[in-house]
Amino acid sequence: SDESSVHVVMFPSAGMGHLTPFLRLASLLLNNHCKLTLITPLPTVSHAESQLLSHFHSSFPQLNLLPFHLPPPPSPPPISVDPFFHRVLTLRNSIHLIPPLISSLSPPISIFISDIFLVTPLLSITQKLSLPNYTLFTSSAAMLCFYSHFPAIAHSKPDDDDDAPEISFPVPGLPFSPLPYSYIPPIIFQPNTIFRNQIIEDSPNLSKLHGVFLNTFESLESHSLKALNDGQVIENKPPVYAVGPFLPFEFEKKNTSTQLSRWLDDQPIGSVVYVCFGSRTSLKREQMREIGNGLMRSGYKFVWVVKDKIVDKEEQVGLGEVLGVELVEGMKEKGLVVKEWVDQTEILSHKSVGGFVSHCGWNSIMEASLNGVPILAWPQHGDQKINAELVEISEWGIWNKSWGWGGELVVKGDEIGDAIKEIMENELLKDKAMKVKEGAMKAMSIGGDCEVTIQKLIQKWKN
Ligand code: BUP
Repeated sequence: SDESSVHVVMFPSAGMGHLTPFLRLASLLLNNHCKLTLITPLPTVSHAESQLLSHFHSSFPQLNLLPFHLPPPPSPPPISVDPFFHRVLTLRNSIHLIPPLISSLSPPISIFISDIFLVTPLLSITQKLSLPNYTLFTSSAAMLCFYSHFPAIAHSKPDDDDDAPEISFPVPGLPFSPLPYSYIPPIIFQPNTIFRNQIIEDSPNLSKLHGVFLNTFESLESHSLKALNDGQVIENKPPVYAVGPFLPFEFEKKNTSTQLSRWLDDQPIGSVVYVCFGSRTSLKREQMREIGNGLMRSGYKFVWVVKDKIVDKEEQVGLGEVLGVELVEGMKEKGLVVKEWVDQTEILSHKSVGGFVSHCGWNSIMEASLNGVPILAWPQHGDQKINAELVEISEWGIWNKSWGWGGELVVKGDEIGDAIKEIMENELLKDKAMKVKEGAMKAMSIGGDCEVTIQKLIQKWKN
């Protein structure tokens, strides 16, 4: 059939927060009979990424994994630079290696879907080749509104004055405009920082794209989606396609009889709190110990994913050293503390889980939405305060703004324990979370927004 003639090339950047939504979108396209090539930067930064790639490839053997062997960096990255972000820089500087890599692909490439962090360098290639270029924006529609607007306000941050009232600025399309400066990581207002320069360079180029895919859904972000598609946010706007919340991979569901799932099976419905700060955040040990105390104080059973290093390849020491032997021993009766990768989508979908302490990485938020789990938002960096506010205004979670950014201060265990009790007991949060879930399920159902949008696009790419 001519269905197989649609050939999509996808190019993710670094980290599970990017690879996961890319592969979930890839599975949607593969299930709709697209031919798919995934440019795969190697070596991956984390173990988790290489494991996911190999699982994914065994479930979809028809996927064409196109290895992109990166030249070793001329000098080791400075210690202060996040290794995932350093990888993005390496990718941007290695873009000239892409044309020869894709030149012999067949059938001819129909469209390119690139990571939001690679927009400008990749456009220089796809424009020469006259290839439609889409991006997958790996965060919320609200964050896309901020990202689009940033160049306009990049030079206007008032000086910090601790005594002055909170200063904010309007952002077109944001459901909670005006946006306080404190929701934006201070680093992107510092002159000549890499990430800041990158947004200022990339953001205006969004208008040169053929479209932007978002892992979000209408009923949660209707305000931002409408503003984006009405052209109120981006000048000469590209179409924005909400195709989320992406469903978990099928293969994630198979492996159910782990120690963790057996333990969860033994707990009463809605009685367990799940704590995880994503794949690239390691908290200070002092803060982790306070979380341990907070969990004990809450009285609830828990599953807690502990990360001591930003990159999993560097995790070396045991839990006892990170948290202290006494705390580890004390927690044994009350919950599971793990230092390995867990299947988060399995945990969030388990009936015994009744609350989620989350850094508000967007994938985590979408996974919670599919399961109607109330959230205690504890944003650490990047887009996470904007995502946390979205959770709070739709009332399926709470966010204690005085906790600041990750690492700014140490939040005490008693405060953490009280906040956990609140998300586990507040009936309004539970009701609202179920409403969010309804909207999420509807978007992903047969004949829902996601399916309709993807099928329309595939028809368009065929012509
Ligand atoms: Br840790 C961990 N198991 O043990 P986010 C994470 N995840 O399945 P991030 C696991 O990684 P950025 C674990 O389900 C989600 O799909 C989790 O993505 C999964 O945050 C993903 O939530 C994490 O977007 O990325 O990794 O901090 O900072 O780029 O948003």
